[in-house]
Amino acid sequence: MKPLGFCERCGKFEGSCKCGRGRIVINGKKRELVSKFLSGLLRHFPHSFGLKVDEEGWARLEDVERIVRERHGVGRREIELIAEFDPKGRFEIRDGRIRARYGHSIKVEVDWSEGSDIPSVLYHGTHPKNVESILKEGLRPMRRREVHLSETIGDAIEVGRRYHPNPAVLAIDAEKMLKDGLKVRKKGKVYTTDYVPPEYIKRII
Ligand code: HQG
Repeated sequence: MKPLGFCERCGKFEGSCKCGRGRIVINGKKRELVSKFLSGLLRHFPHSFGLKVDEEGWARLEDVERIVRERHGVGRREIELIAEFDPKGRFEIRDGRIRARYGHSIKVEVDWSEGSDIPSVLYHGTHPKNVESILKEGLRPMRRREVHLSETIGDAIEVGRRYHPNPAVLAIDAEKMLKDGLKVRKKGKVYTTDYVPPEYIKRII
């Protein structure tokens, strides 16, 4: 990941600032490490750190800051930059609180959406060996609260590469899902749903 920084003239920036006088606040390697830790903390293991997360996934920023400072030696400014520049919109900060937008395994209320403008086709990248069972039983959230879908084939391939260098890509008929009364939600750059029955799924790659 690129570094994040702050410049008196250009403001917050990713990579390098326009005038060249900006200061790096967090380097790329550390950014990735802290971002992964924040994802884990807010999605999967708040209890391991005694962090209170409410039913909508929110935690107090000062509590998260304390935990992150103790473990990684960085504070509020770094967390805010990481959230603001996250390429997938993984985090949301509002009114002194922070939450993960998606990806939870802990029990949180996931039935909210950042818009009703849902693309007619969405994509899902996965390990090729999963395809047979997905086409038979549908896409399930498995260990998470929701099924995660991508807006582009490229993004789906990137998700699938976490499992296999040549992942399978499935096209999901989101338009028909909505027409049939199934919910599809927008969370940052990602789209989510509870479950995709096989009839809406077609393998394209
Ligand atoms: C598979 C990351 C067999 C499913 C990513 C997937 C994403 C089935 C795996 C986000 C199945 C679950 C979520 C069935 C589902 N039979 N396999 N019936 N139904 N599966 O990690 O979508 O970087 O929970 O295909 O980029 O891979 O962390 O879901 O392979 O946006 O922000 O079961 O997490 O985002 O795996 O990833 P996951 P995912 P972050």
